[in-house]
Amino acid sequence: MDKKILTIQDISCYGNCSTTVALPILARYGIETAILPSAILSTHTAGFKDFTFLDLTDEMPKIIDHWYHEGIKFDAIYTGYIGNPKQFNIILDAKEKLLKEDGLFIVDPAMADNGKLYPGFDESTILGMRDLVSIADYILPNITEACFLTNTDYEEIQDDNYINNLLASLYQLGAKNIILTSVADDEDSLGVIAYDGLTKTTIMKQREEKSYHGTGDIFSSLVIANILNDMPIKENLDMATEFIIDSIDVTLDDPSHEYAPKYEQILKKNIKK
Ligand code: PXL
Repeated sequence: MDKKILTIQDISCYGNCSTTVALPILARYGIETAILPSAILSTHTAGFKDFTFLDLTDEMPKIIDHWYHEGIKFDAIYTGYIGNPKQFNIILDAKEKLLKEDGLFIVDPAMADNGKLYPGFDESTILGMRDLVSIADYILPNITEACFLTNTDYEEIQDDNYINNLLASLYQLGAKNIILTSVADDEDSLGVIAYDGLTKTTIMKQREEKSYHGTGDIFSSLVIANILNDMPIKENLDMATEFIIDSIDVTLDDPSHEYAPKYEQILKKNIKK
């Protein structure tokens, strides 16, 4: 059966992240995607000044209720960047009303990176994300987000013991499957680890010379598309990390594109017909 997903995150009108990245990638892999925007911004908040921000908290329940009365249901809900802590309860309501009984609730707790919360986020964001994580089938935190979720001190380079504690703490919060990104066992490596409470699947790669904002949203969209297409986890993470590396490689020589990877160039290459 063809799959239908709802993604709940912001629209950054310029800047290659969140909804504008999720839509083309999920569509490319055959997933019909509906959007419930949490906010509309002129750009993302990393590296742009004076961005505009329209909070859509008041509109969200109306959209959910309309769909509910239409009998619309989704195979998965994928949440990302939220616009206001009041939206956590609205997201829980969307899950109750719109997710199929056996549907997947997937949370990218997009709130922090490089040891810091994104601008405008505070303790209420962390608490709300923890609530979403506690009922999630899959979560996709980076190391920083995992630290905020579990009250762990942030470390840029991590040893096995640190990672095992982090995974155990995230699992204890209630997440059934954890896909932890920005894992680094030394300065030259970067990778991801999946953990389902029993098995750890680790993919480590050579670290690229530069990191780009928005990479997490491309990665999450790819991994989620692959999950819905029943791809085994190792193959899934391999494919998604290779895609990210290729996207960064085609962006490195373009100084006008510091704000995000040019992932479209890789999506284009992937399409055979
Ligand atoms: O990539 C996550 C993200 C999404 N949306 C907005 C952001 C960010 C990260 O900074 O600013 C608006």
